Amino acid sequence: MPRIRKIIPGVDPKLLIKDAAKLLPNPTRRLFLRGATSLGALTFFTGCDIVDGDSAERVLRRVSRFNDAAQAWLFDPNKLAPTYPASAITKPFPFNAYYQEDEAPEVAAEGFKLEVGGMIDNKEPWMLDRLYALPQETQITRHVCVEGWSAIGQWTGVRLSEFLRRLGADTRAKYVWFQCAEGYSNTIDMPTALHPQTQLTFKFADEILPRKYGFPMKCRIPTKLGFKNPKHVIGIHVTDKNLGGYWEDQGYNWFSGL
Ligand SMILES: Nc1nc2c(c(=O)[nH]1)N[C@H]1C(S)=C(S)[C@@H](COP(=O)(O)O)O[C@H]1N2
Ligand SMILES: [Mo]
Repeated sequence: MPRIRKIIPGVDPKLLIKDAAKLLPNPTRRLFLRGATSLGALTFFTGCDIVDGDSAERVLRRVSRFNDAAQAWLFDPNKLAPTYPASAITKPFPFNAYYQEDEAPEVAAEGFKLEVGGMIDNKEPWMLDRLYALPQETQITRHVCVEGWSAIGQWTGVRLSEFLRRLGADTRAKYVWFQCAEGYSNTIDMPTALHPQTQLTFKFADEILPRKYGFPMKCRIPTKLGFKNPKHVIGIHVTDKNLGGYWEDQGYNWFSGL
């Protein structure tokens, strides 16, 4: 007997397909919408049939996971994000977080220690002056937020790859996880962590990172959307487990590359 494909009650398949397409990177999305606007295509992409039991949310999550794999595969570890002249810097640079600016966490510099853990050899925490003594670089790059704005800023810090080297990190591990002071968190893939422009950032516009922009440090990743750039970093773990993140856990696409 042929299997009857039953749509989840209350779900408009056309809308579901449109939502799913949103999660795909652009060329894939265009192809998907042009040639394959069918539930069959969705089934093909996600490997799951939209039959009873498969919730729309689960289907979308699978598309997102498919998308992570496709994007990770497309990610070129040597391709650089564009850089800009100082005259292009956006002033004032926008603040954004899941709370208001005056609620940004206040991390005390005195006695601060960055916790490091997971698949690394050297697990002693790092005091700020030791971090500030690391070799540093400055980048002027564009920060792109999913909420519909972008801005160019100047960030200074140590390459994350260099910091990981000093930790004796096992770079065969799959992920790097960031823990933030106010409960935000973020996981990135190792190729992104080792990208030459991925920076453990201590300064914004030549000043020690102001509170609103992520004191004591942030991770600046110009190849990723804004929400994958954690501010107020207090812990870094090298891990084989994708520990997710604040927005990723709420359904944002995990890879979120640019
Ligand atoms: N700790 C922490 N990091 C965070 C966020 C946050 O709420 N908490 N918001 C993210 C989002 S969505 C954006 S767009 C950028 C904003 O950084 P900015 O304030 O430097 O513009 O920080 C990202 N990193
Ligand atoms: Mo954002």
